[in-house]
Amino acid sequence: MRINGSYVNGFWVEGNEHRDNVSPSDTNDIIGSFARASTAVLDDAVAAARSALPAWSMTSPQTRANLLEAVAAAIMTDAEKLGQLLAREEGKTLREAIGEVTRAAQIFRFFSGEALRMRGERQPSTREGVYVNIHREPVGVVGIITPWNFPIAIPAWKSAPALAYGNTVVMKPAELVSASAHALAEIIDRVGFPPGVFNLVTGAGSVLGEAISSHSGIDAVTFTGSGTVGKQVAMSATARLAKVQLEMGGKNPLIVAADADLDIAVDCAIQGAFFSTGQRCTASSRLIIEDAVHDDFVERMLTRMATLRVGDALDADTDIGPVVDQRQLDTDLRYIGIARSTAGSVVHGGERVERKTPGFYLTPALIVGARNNDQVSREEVFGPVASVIKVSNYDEAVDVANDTPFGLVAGICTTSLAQAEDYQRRSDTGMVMVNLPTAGVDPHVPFGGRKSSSYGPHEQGTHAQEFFTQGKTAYVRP
Ligand code: UN1
Repeated sequence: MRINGSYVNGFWVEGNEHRDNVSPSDTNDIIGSFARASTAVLDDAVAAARSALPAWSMTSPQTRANLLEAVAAAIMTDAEKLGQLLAREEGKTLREAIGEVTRAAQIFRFFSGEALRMRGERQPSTREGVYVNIHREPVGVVGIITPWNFPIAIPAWKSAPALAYGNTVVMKPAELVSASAHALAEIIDRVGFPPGVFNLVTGAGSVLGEAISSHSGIDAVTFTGSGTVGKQVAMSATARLAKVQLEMGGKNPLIVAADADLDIAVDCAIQGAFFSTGQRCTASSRLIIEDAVHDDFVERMLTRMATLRVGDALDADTDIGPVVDQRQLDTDLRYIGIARSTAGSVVHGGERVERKTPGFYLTPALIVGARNNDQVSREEVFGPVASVIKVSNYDEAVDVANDTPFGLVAGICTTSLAQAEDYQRRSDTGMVMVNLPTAGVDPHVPFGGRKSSSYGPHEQGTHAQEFFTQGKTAYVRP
């Protein structure tokens, strides 16, 4: 079998160790064999990024814009093929996967424009005859560590701004989804970026993650993944005073107020909790329902859940694809077991099921009668598992929603404008959704959370500049 290598200084590097990736829909389906890079390969990638930096950071923004636009166009040309690969590799449905690929293209397109909007400021000094220029410059070599749940969108939303603002990149994707990252690297290679500007290093997070975070040749590290690993990344990066940006977990609340349109509320809950197999840091895992509509809401949820088809990611009839791997499936089942014995009752799903091919199929689980301090309501499961928590009124709903270590996103379904406005103020999260699912964000506006969900500047939109550039204030007496 062909070995898909790391991409270092414009060359594909196979290395000595490899890993076969399998499809979670069919564990007999081998997607490909991918290099497990050593730290020596990482060192080469960092050296390549460092030597490419001076020239790349001085390119005209039009050059960078053109290259990013070419990436966007190439992604769109291959959208169907990339979507197939992504669905096969990660297990989200083909519809979701093509949606994600399209989003990756939109992100490259947005940052293509941003390259041209990188502007500074000029002000008179307080001193006569002196003026001040405030410049924005690239931070340098950026280390990018990405998770398995968005195999192309998150690599896009970290690498596109990095490249647009004149940084060079060393990216390490989650090993479970090396193929999608590899496909993106092939596109970047094909459109003609100078060698060393973008480097891809595939392999084990346990080896490369720490090596990137602590590498003296990397100026800034951006990470999306678990809280535990995120903390290690931050410790290693801040120990050497490197800039760091972390996106971690969520235990996102969706409040359904007594006056909500229940059709909308059920739609938001189903999409937010169970689509993409619940494997999103933005998933709605706590459904906080006012007493007055609780029973009606649960009944409608059960009716909808009975229609959801769990199956092969590539099957057009599938609503919910498999869990990504055995390890995540074990975690999901462990939490469902804990819920069954300690937290209300699992009124639907939570069962491992068989399909035509061997895969990690799990029916979405709804837990009714859960309390906010149950383990399953406090810890991130990262699977199709949601707790329904009953509250007596709106104020209690807000308190319960905020009573969590996390603070990524929160949703509310209400027909009251006053309540929707009030909740935007009182929610202790980085993002709020009104009559919309908590998951599913736009590519051109800031993304990020608070508390243990996020650390450092927010991602995406024009705000991405905060992390991917650094300021310089120049005083000039001509
Ligand atoms: C979305 O909900 O559209 O890892 C995006 C995650 C997030 C991205 C969510 N960083 O789930």
